[in-house]
Amino acid sequence: MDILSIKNSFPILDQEVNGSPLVYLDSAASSQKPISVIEAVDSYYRTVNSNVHRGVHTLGTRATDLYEGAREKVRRFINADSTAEIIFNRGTTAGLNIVASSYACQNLTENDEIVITPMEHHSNIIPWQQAAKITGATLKYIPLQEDGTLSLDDVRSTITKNTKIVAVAHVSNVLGTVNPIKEIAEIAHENGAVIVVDGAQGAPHTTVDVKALDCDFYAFSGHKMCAPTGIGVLYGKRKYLEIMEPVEFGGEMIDFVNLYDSTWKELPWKFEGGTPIIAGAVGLGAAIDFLTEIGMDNIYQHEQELVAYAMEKLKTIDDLIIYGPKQRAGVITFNLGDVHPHDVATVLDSQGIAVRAGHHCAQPLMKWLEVTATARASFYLYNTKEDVDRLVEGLIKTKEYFGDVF
Ligand code: 7TS
Repeated sequence: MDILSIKNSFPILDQEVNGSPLVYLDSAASSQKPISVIEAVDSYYRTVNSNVHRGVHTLGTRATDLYEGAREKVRRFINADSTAEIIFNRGTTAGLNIVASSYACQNLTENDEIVITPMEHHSNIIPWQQAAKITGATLKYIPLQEDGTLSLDDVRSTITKNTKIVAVAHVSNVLGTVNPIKEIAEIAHENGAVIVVDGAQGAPHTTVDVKALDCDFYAFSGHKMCAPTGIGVLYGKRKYLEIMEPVEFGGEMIDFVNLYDSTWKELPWKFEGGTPIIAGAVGLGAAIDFLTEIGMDNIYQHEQELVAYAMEKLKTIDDLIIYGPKQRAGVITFNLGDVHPHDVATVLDSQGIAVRAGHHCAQPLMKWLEVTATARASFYLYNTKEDVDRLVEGLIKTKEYFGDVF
């Protein structure tokens, strides 16, 4: 992987921030965009822009072809059987909400259980809390092991014959834990439950094969994988999507409208009410081309090398507390002694280094870690070992800056 030529594909990275060359270590929040994605969106608006699935004029047909072409690229990217199983939406949050509002609220009763974990992002907690309140179902948590991983024994003992939904992150946005989705899916299925995977931190960083994982639903966001904001994907097995009611009603998703009743379009369009995110889908298609050309396995390998290098270097800083397991994705969450993580992030930012600080939309996990907040560095394909060196130097300077605390 020619990391420098990859980095050069991201124009935003070539700038100084607060007088130093930018080091962007916040890709778990949102990734940067390569020139090919920026140009695909630009070209769409300059030469094609029209609404889709209506009328016969040429631009409309071209826009429809681009939009549906992007769906086929997504299908191939995650190895789904059919484009009927690829629903475009705003992102992971929207996808998880569709499953909770439709599948869960339609099928669950007070005897049923929804099983999740304490490492989930709020987007994979609150929709299930709401579904549990509406249906009377019980929300249960698989406990975390001391290092922030899940044990399959705990998965087995938490999921029961009453469990109807198991919802779990592919990769934790805080700890970097990579969950054993295939094995959890097997246990869920043995008990007659469906598995819903929050793939927000999975799809951008690793090969996803929804058939090999045997997941029933998999949600992810374009903006974390080099595509524009505002576009995301919900994959669902056709047999479940077929029986689910839409959650948004209006234009684009109907077959026929009578005065008092209506029928829906076939999959996947019955879940895509209103004018869709056409330029976003075009950008996502270009992002998938870009990532596929580099190779998802190469991207994963590159991030593994960076994280191993970073962990070694960070170990040398006294008072740096790192959370999460040894084996992890490209996410390092930490605190520097008792310095507030917002202060750490501010001093790093003054050196041109962008990290996130806060609860990372994972307040139950913060409680489990017994902290109110942390700082987090997250890597992507454009990060280099020099970026890690800058982070380490930046943290050493931050420590000096707050010297009297130590
Ligand atoms: N699930 C996980 C695991 C995430 O990391 C995020 C976003 C979401 C769901 C929600 O994605 P959205 O695109 O619908 O907003 N995570 C982060 C983060 O870690 N920092 O900012 C956003």
